[in-house]
Amino acid sequence: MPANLTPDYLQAEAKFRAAVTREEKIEALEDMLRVLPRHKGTDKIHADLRARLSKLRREPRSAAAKGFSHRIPREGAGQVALAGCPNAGKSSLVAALTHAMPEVAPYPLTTREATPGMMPFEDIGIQLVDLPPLCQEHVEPWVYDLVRAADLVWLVATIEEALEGVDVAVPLLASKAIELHPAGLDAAPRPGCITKPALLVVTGMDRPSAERDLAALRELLDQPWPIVPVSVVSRVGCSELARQTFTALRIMRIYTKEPGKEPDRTRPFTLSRGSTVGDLARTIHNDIAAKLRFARVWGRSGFAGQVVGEAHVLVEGDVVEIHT
Ligand SMILES: Nc1nc2c(ncn2[C@@H]2O[C@H](COP(=O)(O)OP(=O)(O)OP(=O)(O)O)[C@@H](O)[C@H]2O)c(=O)[nH]1
Ligand SMILES: [Mg+2]
Repeated sequence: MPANLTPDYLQAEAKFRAAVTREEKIEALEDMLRVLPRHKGTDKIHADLRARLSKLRREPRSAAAKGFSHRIPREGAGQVALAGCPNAGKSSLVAALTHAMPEVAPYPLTTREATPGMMPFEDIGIQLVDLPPLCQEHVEPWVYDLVRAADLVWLVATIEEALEGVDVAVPLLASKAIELHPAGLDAAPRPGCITKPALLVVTGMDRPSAERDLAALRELLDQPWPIVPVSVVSRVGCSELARQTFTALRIMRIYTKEPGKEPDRTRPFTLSRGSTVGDLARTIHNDIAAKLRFARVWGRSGFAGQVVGEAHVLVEGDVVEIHT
């Protein structure tokens, strides 16, 4: 073994030899790349594996793989796609903030499938979708579809390589007509492009020089990305991340009540900000919307029990009693 290949590598190579379909071969080659020891002696093997991988990826999918969908049904108050370079900490965030258990590893290109998980924020859940990485060499094509389908993007990068991470991920998405814009600011979409609000989630804040690197990052970014610094090790920033995600989704929680009863504080409806009493009624049920006569509102949009019509604009935290 001139290049000191490890048993893990030899096992992955055996898997490759046994692979029949294009997908199995791709998976085995990715395994080989992942476990290949990196030093001068393995440079040639590395280049060879990459070349074989990119050739296979250009081939048409095998019949068995066709029709397989990576779509993640939306659940909870909003869907967030985690986009970023290999090893940025995407899977670690999903593992730390939800009950999902995506694989986390110190080497790049660990994630090959999308994994959803529900992140709690106070009394609601926000769906996170862990994704394979974005990198110059290759991006699973369906990753773009899942980013396109999401309500918000977390642009995930390590504090050490945040600038590079942004400089790789943003243009890659733009090349597929997905334009990220800083969450909280209005977007000016280019014709033919879809725009997605994004937060820049910077991981690894437990590392020694993190605070200094963060200050430098703020100076150097050429777009006003809202930065949320976090660490899954110390958990610093994690609750702030959930709060900023809620704000960036531009949603509000509305509680309903029945006449003469206390409001149901356990399960709010989540609506886009600016929604009206009519929108709430339609969210509950079309029949209720059709029969709506008036509503009473408690909260910031109306004084206690104020009678309002369907055009009344609600705000976060309002309690609404619908009368049909
Ligand atoms: N110290 C520290 N390490 C972290 C943090 N977040 C992630 N890591 C480590 O960074 C490495 C990569 O984490 P992953 O979550 O697998 O990264 P990923 O972005 O999912 O990587 P790919 O699946 O390859 O795209 C792992 O060794 C993690 O333990 C953090 O906040 N602090
Ligand atoms: Mg991952």
